[in-house]
Amino acid sequence: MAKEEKAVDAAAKAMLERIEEKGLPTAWQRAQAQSPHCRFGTLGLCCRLCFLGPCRISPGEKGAKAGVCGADAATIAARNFLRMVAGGASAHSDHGRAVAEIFLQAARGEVSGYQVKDTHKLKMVAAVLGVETEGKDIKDIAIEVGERALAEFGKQEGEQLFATRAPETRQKVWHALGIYPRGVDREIVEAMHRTSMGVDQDARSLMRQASRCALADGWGGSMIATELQDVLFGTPIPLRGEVNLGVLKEDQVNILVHGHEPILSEMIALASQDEELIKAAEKLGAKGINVAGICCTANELLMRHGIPIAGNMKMQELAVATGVVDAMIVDVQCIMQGLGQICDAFHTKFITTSPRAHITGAEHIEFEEDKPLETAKRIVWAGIENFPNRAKEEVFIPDLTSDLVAGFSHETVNYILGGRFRGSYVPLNDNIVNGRIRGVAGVVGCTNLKAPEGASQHTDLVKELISRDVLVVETGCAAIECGKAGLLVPEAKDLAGPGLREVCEAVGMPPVLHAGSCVDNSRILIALTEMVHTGGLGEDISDLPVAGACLEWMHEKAISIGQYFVASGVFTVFGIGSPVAGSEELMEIICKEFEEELGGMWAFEPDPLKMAEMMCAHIERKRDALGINVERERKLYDMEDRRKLSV
Ligand code: BF8
Ligand code: SF4
Repeated sequence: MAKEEKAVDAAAKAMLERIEEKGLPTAWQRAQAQSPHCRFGTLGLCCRLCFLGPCRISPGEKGAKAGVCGADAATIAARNFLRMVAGGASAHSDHGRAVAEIFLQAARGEVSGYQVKDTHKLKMVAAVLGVETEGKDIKDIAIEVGERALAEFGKQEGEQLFATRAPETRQKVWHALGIYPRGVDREIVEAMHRTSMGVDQDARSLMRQASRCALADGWGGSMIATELQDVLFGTPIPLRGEVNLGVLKEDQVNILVHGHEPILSEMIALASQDEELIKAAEKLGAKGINVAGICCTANELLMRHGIPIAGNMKMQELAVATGVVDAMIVDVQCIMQGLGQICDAFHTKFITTSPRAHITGAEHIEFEEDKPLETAKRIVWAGIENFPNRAKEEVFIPDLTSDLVAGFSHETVNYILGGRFRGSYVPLNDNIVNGRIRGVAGVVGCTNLKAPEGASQHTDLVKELISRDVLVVETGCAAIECGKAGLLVPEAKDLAGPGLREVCEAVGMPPVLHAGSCVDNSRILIALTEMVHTGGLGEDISDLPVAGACLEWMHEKAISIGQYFVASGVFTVFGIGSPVAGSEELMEIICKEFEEELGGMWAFEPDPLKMAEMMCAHIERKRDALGINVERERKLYDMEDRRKLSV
């Protein structure tokens, strides 16, 4: 077995055994203790929105068919779904707001450490936000961009400005359905209001708000986060990195960052290069300071700096059990409370940093946004001074890592396909039209403890897709999982079908492109829009031969992402199970009716190969509708083709 393939779970397995030998609790054990999970909750049929209840609807023939207020299965499931969307949208958007705040402070010169890194992108964002750039200096443009971006969250009137980037046909669909996203906060508040007892009690109406709220995430909060982060920290370009627990170093201070907001992790990365801190680490016997990441913060650091990834959401406890993590620094989202117990059992300092996220038992060093670098240095120092407390006999680092290439922002894809001076999606569209590439699949989202253990679900899905000439774009924990399996390197072209392989060889790109963290799914929206604008593949995102997948979803954020892709016209398949499976009516609405209204719809399928089959079938249906599925003689690349593709 190739080293990379083994690395998918060999490292995780070794660590899990080690923790269990010690009798320490893990998420795996707690998942078992929760099994079987509550059936009403699993099916979306439990309502605790008021204290007349809690109420539950029985899915079978017998039992209650309505709550005390009369709410039926479809209403209860739709309200639960909408609340998940609101939760997910609020997570992404609060992240986006934090970025906009720091951006504005940095532009005004009120904080040190951050500065505008990508002026080209700043001007592009300025144009979208209606900020005049002609004859103005960068500082003034940045201030106005920061003010307008921040206003997108709380505005009471008007629509999301970034949504104007969507294809016009799509915007017409949103206007016709009354789901064009307005102020981000407004959509989330309205979702909460509509779902409170006695308000919106029609599944279709509730789902329209689910679309509007989710769109305010994808084309609002998340997109603001991604775009401003790019301007502030740099738009990612392809670079090599490493992933898996073997990136931790026995002879160095190991600082793990876990969570989501690069405003913290960027500063930690910078602080770890501080000469004084490195000297302090050396004085204590360490050979240096090693920063590595978990979850989406890891993706952000990898995309911009090539900083290694220790693991995804499922691996947070396992990383600490190596015994070499001197500080586990967390901000917001996807952080397990149980992590504290594992940190306690080893020497690891568990440090929370966000005013929004305190965890009982953890040390709190608040990230002071007006003194970012100073605070980051304090946090890194906490890790350094903990280095001598390691118990040598407790150290065990699985010697497993995989190489990967990340940094495929929409701009990068533009450059590598079209060339630096004539950035363009034309070669991508051409290769889809000529059938070398059948279509594009977005494979995103979480890892879930409910997924069969030991099976490489994500890799099965992605390998199947690329073998069928479908180009894959990944984000989030899914990308980390495929990175561990060695799928994010150009050499993975050998696993691709002949058409995709030819294109990858000509361009020098992997068949699976790492596009970043979960807020960076907004990059995929822009890439899809670019494909529409480039021409030849229809008038709307819903015409494109593309499909989305989230194999092991767990977070509310994934539901918001799924809904904004569906409402943008994308066929989207989720694994694990539907959160509204208990209502046949609602399942019919989101898995069938939606396609007529929105051009995109949901599907649920836990088996990765069947999921790939559904996605490919959808892609071929779209190709048929576009009339591009005519049999063509296959030919190898000639010089003319290569010239068209070369940078
Ligand atoms: O925002 S993929 S488990 S880390 S929710 Fe969480 Fe899911 Fe991972 Fe990133 Ni996204
Ligand atoms: Fe029960 Fe209706 Fe109250 Fe929900 S809102 S808990 S279904 S009475």
